[in-house]
Amino acid sequence: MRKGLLIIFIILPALSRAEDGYDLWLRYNKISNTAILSQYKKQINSPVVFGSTQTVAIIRTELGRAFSGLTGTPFRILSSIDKASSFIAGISTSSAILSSIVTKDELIRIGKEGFIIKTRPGKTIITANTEIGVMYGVFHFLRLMQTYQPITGLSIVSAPKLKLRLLNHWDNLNRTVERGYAGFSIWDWHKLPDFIDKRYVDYARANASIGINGTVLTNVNANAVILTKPYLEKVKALADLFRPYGIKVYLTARFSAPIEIGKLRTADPINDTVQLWWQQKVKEIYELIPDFGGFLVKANSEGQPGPQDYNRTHADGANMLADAVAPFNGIVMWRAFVYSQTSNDRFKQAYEEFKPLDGKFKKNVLVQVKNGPIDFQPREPFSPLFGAMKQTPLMMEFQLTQEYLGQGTHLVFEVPMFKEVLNTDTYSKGKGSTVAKVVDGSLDNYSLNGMAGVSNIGNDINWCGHPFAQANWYSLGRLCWDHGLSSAQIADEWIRQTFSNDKSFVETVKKIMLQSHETLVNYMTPLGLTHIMYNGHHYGPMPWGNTLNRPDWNPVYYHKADSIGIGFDRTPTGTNALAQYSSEVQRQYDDIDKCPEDYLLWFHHVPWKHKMKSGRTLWDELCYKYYTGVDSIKAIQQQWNKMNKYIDPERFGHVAQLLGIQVKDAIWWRNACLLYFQTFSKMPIPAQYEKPDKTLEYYQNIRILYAPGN
Ligand code: BDP
Repeated sequence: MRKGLLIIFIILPALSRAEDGYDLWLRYNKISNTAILSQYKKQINSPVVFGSTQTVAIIRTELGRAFSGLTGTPFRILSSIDKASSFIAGISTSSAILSSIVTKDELIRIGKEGFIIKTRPGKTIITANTEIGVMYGVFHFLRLMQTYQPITGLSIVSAPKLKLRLLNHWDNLNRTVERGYAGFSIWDWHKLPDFIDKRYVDYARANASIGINGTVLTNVNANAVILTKPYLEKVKALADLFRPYGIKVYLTARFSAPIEIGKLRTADPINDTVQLWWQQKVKEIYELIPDFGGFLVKANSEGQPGPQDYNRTHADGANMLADAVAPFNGIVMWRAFVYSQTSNDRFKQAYEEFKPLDGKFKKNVLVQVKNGPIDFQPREPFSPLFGAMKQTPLMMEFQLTQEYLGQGTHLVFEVPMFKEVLNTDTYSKGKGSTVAKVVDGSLDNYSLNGMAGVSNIGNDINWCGHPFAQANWYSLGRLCWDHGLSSAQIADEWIRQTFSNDKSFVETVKKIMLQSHETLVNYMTPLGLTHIMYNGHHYGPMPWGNTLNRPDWNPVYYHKADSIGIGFDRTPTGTNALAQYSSEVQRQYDDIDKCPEDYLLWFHHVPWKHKMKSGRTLWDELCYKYYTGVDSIKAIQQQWNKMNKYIDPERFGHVAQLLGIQVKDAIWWRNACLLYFQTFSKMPIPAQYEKPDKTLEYYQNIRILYAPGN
């Protein structure tokens, strides 16, 4: 008994401190490597940050906190140089030391938000044209320190690739979050503007640390009430708080707001009174929030009102709002996620509605396009709109919240999926016209450009529910800053900051993260299957789903399994959706024997006995993929279970339990899908695999009634 107690006392101090994930990637734990620590200390002596604005105060506080935490000794950040100062930061005009170390050309290159870090032995200089730039530079420097990178010999000149780097919250005013799996909304509207939750500050810090410069506070399925005076005052409180962190606020505009809160009879965008109403509303907003970013609009989609209700086009609607915000430098982000028009293929609808409008939008409008043509599926080909609308800036919309990716319980690092899309060649201006170049404006020369991520943030103590979901939020910022960063690099730096710099831990967990997306695709929707999730809440498999009113809400619409085969024929013998891509892209997909197998069932109805590249039949390949998916997630679980010695028991245990759910879910997905598709293929599951231990009826009777986020 006594001996046992003694052991506990000896072991406890050796364990990491209890962590709940609240600190995200800004933990600033003491650097455990003494050689690195002593080298770092030389570069950050008597640190000074010039300036006296709120942003500078924020930088000083952050640096004080970080340097004290990382070194284990208290640091005070000075406002003027002393003899010992080896760390000097501020805008380039604030001191001769700063201006002497940069060239004119470098200052032009970094623009308003970029930064320069240069080091000499025993000197660190961080400078920029603006204090926001200095702040980004400081966060970059702290990232280097947190990840144990060298901080001598630096000569970094860095500017963001994208201008708009936004989070889109799908948060409702009653604090529920559409497709949110991390609790309720962090916006406590009821208590705003008088009560400022500490979380708002930490939210701003976190976003600033990864370069996010805008946040759309409200759901795209919009509520006009947000545009009423009392709510605008609440929005103002957030905007005031976020401003010194370089973050602008945006709101979703409900198209019928003039009727709902303005008491007008119509919301027709061509109507003078409607236009006047919006102009006045916008003026009211800018009086409260002079740097208000603008509007995000979902119109004529899934029951949302829009200009088509008045026989006007998306351009008419967008331009009316654009005119209203233009005098204040505001923008409109008009979403292309529409599928209300009758088409023989939902894949084609966004293109059919938007392509004819190319060139018809005002200068301050961006069309915001989801990465794929359908809806945030585990794997989608790129939306054909990218590359097709050369006269309109297109903004990328990714979904961080994992609506179709295991929601709050599955570990999925999304960057490989994002990069797959960004790196795809649209061929719109010949070879090398990648989606990334469309989005960053370099292909068609747009200075207005951006990328948005549908937020996965809620009021859970760790912000995102799953400890690994934080990585997806982190990645949005990093990719917006530089979409050239590799998945491995982003994972690496996130792991080091969030968990540990221990080499074995970093390498194992990085491997887990990099495999996680493909693993999920394999056990959920391999070979280009899509949208076979449960109705409504989308948690779990329901490939048999066929009861909803609209065909394109039902899984059977998407897989089209029958006695001959499975998959959606989008070649000229089918809906010919392929024609929406450039001829080079069409050629990659149109031949059933050459189409990359990851996308095969997106474009072809493939016979069950079709011979795959592996030599297997399609049916056997499908079995192989589903079984591989389950095996991989089991392997990931085993690898994780060995990680307990490297990190705190809280987060270790949290992830371990969720992986338990994920393994069960993967088996559920595999068995349910294979048993169901087998009713068409009539072929056996190959003998080497363990057979499903439940019947198809068992899986068809599973009811998940209260899945979150719905
Ligand atoms: C779908 C979601 C739905 C969203 C919609 C959208 O299921 O909740 O409102 O996207 O993006 O994926 O507007």
